[in-house]
Amino acid sequence: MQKDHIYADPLGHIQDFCFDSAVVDVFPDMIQRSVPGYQTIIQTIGKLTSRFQQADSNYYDLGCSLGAASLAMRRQITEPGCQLIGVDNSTAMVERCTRHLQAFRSDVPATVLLADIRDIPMENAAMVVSNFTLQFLAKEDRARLIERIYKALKPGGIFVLSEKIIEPDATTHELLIDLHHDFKRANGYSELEISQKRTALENVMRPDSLAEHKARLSAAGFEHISLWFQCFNFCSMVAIKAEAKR
Ligand code: GEK
Repeated sequence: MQKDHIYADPLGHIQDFCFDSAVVDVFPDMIQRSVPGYQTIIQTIGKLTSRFQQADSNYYDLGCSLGAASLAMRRQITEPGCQLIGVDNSTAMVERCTRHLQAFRSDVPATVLLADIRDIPMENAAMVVSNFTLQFLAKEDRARLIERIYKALKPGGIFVLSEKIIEPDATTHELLIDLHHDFKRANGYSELEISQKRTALENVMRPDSLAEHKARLSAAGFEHISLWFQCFNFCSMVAIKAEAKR
């Protein structure tokens, strides 16, 4: 695994963060050392797949990056007639993800689409995952995407939404940010790396609060919503579409 040194040297001008080939090269190391609980979340996405899988269904990984969640899902699918669809709008990510998925044998067909998750049609889904992707969309586009996810899910289908979040309370908000920075320091990032990355992300990643997420999921129609993981200002939620009434 190549180590992330992207923000190690002082940069005169810090450009907005983007998922280019330099980021792709170090992405597994970057996400492990930056996102508390990332491995737990990926493993749990696998566990949820085995519980919520349905035959003859689609499984979507929105903002799939190198396909960690796609692989976790695909490994657990045993029902017939299923297919996995990963989507990312970074060319470098899609190229690498396609190769990555091909490297593992599986009976479940997988396609990686180079597209914006706001534009792709979704249907007949047993499961949709957005693992730290929604936060990169313009705020005004988020509700429509969640509504489309709800419509695409079959009864009993599950949406897994992982996000960085903000706390409405300023004191605890700062505390969680500090604890996250401690986590990054403990994982070998310097003060310079932490602060330059923070600046690079300022204009491109706009987190919501947990209350905003829950309200949006509920407004879209999700009948069962729960936070299942939180570490500092990172969390993961499940939203389940009710079973069809008899
Ligand atoms: C994982 N889920 O390892 N359309 C498609 N892709 C997008 C869009 C968009 N509008 N906006 C951002 N992306 C992965 C990690 S990373 C999270 C997800 C992070 C893509 C972007 O190119 C990147 O690959 C991904 O969403 C976000 O489980 O790095 O913080």
